Amino acid sequence: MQLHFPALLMCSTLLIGEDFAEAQQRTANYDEAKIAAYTLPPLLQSADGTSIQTAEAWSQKRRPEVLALFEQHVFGKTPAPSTWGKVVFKVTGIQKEALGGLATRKFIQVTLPEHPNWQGLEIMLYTPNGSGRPAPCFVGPSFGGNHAVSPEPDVPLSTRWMRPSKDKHIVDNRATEASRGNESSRWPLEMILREGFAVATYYYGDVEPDHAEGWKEGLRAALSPQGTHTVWQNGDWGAIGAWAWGLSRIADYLETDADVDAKHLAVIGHSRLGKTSLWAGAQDSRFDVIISNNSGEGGAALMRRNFGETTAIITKAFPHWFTPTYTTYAGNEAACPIDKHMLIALAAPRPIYIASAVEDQWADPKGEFLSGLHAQPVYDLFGKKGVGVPEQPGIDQPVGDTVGYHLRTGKHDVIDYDWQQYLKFAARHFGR
Ligand code: GTR
Repeated sequence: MQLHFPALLMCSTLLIGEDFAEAQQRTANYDEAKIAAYTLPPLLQSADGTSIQTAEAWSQKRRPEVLALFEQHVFGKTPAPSTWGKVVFKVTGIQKEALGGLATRKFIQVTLPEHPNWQGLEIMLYTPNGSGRPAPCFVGPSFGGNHAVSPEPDVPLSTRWMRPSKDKHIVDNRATEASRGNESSRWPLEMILREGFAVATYYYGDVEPDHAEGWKEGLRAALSPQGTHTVWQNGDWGAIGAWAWGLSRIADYLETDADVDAKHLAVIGHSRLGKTSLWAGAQDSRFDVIISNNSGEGGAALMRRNFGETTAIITKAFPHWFTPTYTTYAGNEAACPIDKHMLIALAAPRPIYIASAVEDQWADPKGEFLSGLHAQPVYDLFGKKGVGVPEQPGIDQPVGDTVGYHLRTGKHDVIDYDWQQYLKFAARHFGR
């Protein structure tokens, strides 16, 4: 027995990423009774002790502090525009009769001429045909690339690094013909376009491959002072920050495209990309609706609730997603000066939608709801109603005014039911 012990220890230290997270899912706490009492950090008290009582004081004084806390302790600071310099958008393809004539499809290559080490990202944009006016647009990253989002066979296959998939269509970390349309159930393009909305998406791995060493091939290394940053300091941005940066560059492009109403953009993401959409929305006010689908730990879920995935698990499995400081709160959440109700509050007074799934206990659906609920004091300052209910609603009972929430039947995923709620929510807030 003694001989096996060191071998086992070695295995457990080697196990990181998805495998580690999956192994933890079985042993995590799923018992409400075992959650220790916690106190959330104050939302409406600024660092100098001033109590924040007006929308103006929130916007001028407290909001910048909260944003800076997320930079320092969770996601790291996005470099200033002078760091990346000029951004070039090149339309590389237009198909005016896409999806059987329902839409126009464009591809736009985004590059940074001052940072040629970074290979750039490719936007795929669908705009509805025949409406005669610019379309409001959903903007979100994909896990599998444009060819996986679209059901159309002429979409170029991404040649970038990809995470292995359970159904084996990724071979040697590259997409194959079998990868086509693989993510299309999460992007019901026809349903969205028929409602008069456009969709803009990009493959998150274009900005940085999603593994612990992925930054070496991605934007973060390209923009670092040495062009090959090796030691990440506390407060430096992580991969989530870089993926969120990609979403803001899409917003830059959309502002130049006459087919899109860039005053009405909804940023959306699922799971790790839901964490990304929350952070993109917090930093970029051009996203006037923010949607987090099953974003869980590191996203909408309160970090102080020990339920499902924890800070310790996520920072061990995916250290590259965050700034190094975040790891120091593993098992020590009470010391962290933020919790996720503050991330939701950064959206205010803009509308935000938080979605959970009942079989996604790993993401702590109740903790996701509570963040929305506890953001209410900031929405109050703006005279806005948030989730509008004091308790998490039952299954398939969407609630909320400016802060939408639902707990739907089913597992960790994005399904038509989710989109039906997002379309209604966005249409209501965009006045359509
Ligand atoms: C899991 C991770 C979650 C979530 C998810 C995903 O392994 O623990 O926080 O981000 O991955 O993105 O699919």
